[in-house]
Amino acid sequence: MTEKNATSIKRLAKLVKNPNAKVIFMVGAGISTSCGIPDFRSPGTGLYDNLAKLNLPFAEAVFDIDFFEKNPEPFYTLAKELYPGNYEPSNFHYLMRLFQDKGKLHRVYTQNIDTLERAAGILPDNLVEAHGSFAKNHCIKCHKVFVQEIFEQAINEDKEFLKCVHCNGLIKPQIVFFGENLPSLFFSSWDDDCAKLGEDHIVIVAGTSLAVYPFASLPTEVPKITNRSLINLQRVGDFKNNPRKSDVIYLGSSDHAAEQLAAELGWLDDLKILTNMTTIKLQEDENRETCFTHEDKDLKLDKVADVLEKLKLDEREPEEKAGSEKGEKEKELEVQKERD
Ligand code: CNA
Repeated sequence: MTEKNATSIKRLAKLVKNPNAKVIFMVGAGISTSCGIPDFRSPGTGLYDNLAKLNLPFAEAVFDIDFFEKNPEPFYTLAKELYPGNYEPSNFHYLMRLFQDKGKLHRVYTQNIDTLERAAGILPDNLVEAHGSFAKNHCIKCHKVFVQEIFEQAINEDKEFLKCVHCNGLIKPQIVFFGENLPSLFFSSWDDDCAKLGEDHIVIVAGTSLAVYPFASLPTEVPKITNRSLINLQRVGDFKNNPRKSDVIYLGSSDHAAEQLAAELGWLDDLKILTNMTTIKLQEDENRETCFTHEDKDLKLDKVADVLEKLKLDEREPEEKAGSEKGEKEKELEVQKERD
């Protein structure tokens, strides 16, 4: 780790350790590249560099509503690849989940459509999917809404492009295309959150080129008393054009930053438990490649087993739980009596 990054992690950890600290994450495709999902703009590996095989007039056409109307095939090809369930969350996704578990998460704003925040366990109330997701579909002509499964079926069974039963318009997942509005929740949630931002809040922007508006303007709107941090391969957006003295900048992989920040906060074991659970799940399916390549191969399986056991215990009926807790209390009292 460079000296600058090490200092940034220490500064960030100090801010998070403030007992009143609450974090808003603003994330993009860069936090999912380690899961095997290419971002848009990384030279050579980004989607836009690799869309040639789809025969597009211009790369962005794959998410262009007018183009989709004429030729839905490239989007279907891409959707099949990006469809939820094909990939597992990264270290960074699980770090955000840890912030939630530790009571330090205010909100996650994501531009991603891969739904890996949900897969990592971020609760719906804590999540704003600014560019929509595959969770619902709608007809682009009459706007009738359809359930997730119909699109899933269409791409799994290589069916013809889905058409609306009411008006014969094309059906597509509620992913925001260029030329479409963002979900109203994005605006209402940000209005509320932005008004509440104070000196105990930290806004962590990660894995995004901050090139797509209106999302890209969010960091600019963060009040000056609130701390901002950027975790990205390079400086972007407001952190490049209008940097603030207090900005905490980490230039490098978001997964490395996640591990280093977790270590500095004393959360590394918790992070490994979450990522190892995924590793175990992946190992069950021998044909799948795991996206986790932890240097620490010493899987803390005993620790994972402990956690699973605890989860099982917590699922017991309340009476059963109270009964065994009472038993334990009685045992403790007996031991105490014997000692006395
Ligand atoms: P982008 O424009 O491709 O930018 C990605 C940014 O992440 C770049 O600045 C990269 O340098 C940086 N980056 C790449 N890998 C890493 C890494 N390992 N660690 C840290 N930084 C990294 O993507 P944006 O999200 O900014 O653009 C918004 C678009 C991308 C949205 O409309 C998304 O829907 C769309 N998109 C989403 C996905 C996904 O859901 N996973 C994939 C590709 C594109």
